[in-house]
Amino acid sequence: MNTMSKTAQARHVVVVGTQWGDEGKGKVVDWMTDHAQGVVRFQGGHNAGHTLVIKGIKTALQLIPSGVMRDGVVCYIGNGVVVDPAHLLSEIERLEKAGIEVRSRLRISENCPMILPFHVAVDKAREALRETSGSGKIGTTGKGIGPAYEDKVARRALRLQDLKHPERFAKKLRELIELHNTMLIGHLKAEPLSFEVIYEQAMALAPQITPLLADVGYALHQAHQRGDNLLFEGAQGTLLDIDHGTYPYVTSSNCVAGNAAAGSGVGPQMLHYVLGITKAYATRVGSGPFPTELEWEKEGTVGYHLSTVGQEKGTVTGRARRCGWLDAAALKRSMIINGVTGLCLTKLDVLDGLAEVKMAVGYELNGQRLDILPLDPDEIAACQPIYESFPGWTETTFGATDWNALPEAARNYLRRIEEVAGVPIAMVSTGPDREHTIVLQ
Ligand code: 2SA
Ligand code: MG
Repeated sequence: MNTMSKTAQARHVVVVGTQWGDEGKGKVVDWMTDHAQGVVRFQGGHNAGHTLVIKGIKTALQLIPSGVMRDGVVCYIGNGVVVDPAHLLSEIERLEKAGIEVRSRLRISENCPMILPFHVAVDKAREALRETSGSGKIGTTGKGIGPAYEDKVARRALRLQDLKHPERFAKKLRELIELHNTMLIGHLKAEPLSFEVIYEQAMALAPQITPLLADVGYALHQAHQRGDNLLFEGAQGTLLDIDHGTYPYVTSSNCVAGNAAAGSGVGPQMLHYVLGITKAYATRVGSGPFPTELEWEKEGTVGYHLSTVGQEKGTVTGRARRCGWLDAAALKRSMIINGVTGLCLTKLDVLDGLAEVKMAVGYELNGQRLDILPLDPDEIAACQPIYESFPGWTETTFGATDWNALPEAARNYLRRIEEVAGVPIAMVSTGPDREHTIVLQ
């Protein structure tokens, strides 16, 4: 089992979220590592929450690639990832306590920019200021992701390699902390942070981190040459991408497939197959436009069904996710940006028992019909979805492993998604466990 003919030939597969994250990428990556020797994270940080269920036991990963749950699979953290050293070690320790060997299989790019305590402080203080000033929160995870990427782009970031050079680290830290403290005290009206505390903390962690550092781009090149199959594991989703998402309500990295190359240090010819993960309905955690959002807090509504049956709560923050119908017109844009080869539909079973299922196939905006998500955030917010309606199904699809075992109504719904997206469905996930998977091609 567990081979998709196309992806099996295509040795390296990029797995990306096609919506606003939480499509179920972690489960799919874990399942696919059956025929991969390496899994690579290439963007984001510990804002990601990838939930895996193996033999009924749930594990939530944030920074460590989902390949860690299979013995022998090498886990790579590429240069495009922002790393909080304290979080990294706590995640490693948590996994090791559960009996999973991590350190010997982890290679982290020494070029990764670091997330340090002042990034977290700035992230949180800015969100608080946005709220009180009335400009509206982004709804970040509060992990310091945005401020850490800002320092990277401004060419002043501390990188993991700096941990090997205490004097260089101290010099760069002194400059950086001064800048952040000025912002914290002056603009954000928050408490400044102490150089000594951050320096001592980082130096105390350094001996555990430096042995994990590697030249990841070169290591991936060597893995390729020895015939390893690689999986590039995206975090968040296309509509949260810093360039292509619903800006400014986005994360601060490129979540799209193209960044799998730049964010890990390999060339684009290494990306053979792009698997787009799509949830059978839509969710979004945090602020920002969401044309197909339903009322989801009121008991008895369809939105409430999606929220509760789908257990739609943030893995990292515990925030309730907003819920709505699948937006196939947004999906269409996602297919183009990522160059998706095949789709993997997830959480189909959450729709079981609904009398009617709907999907947006376009929008009405200022009296005009659009068949693809527009680019301007105000236009997205003003879009009225044009829905197609499908009869629901009463049978359970939970745990199905065969396409023909799905109710006809469910198959019709899936076929229509393929049609609107213009991309074939390669896999359907019918439950959280590895085994709950249908392979189509
Ligand atoms: P940030 O913290 O700067 O990346 O936040 C910016 C926006 O990106 C969204 N974002 C996410 N959306 C969905 N899932 C994410 N991971 C966690 C999960 C989130 C959680 O798997 O559930 O636990 O809340 C994730 N990470 C970032 C975020 O909501 C902002 O809209
Ligand atoms: Mg998640």
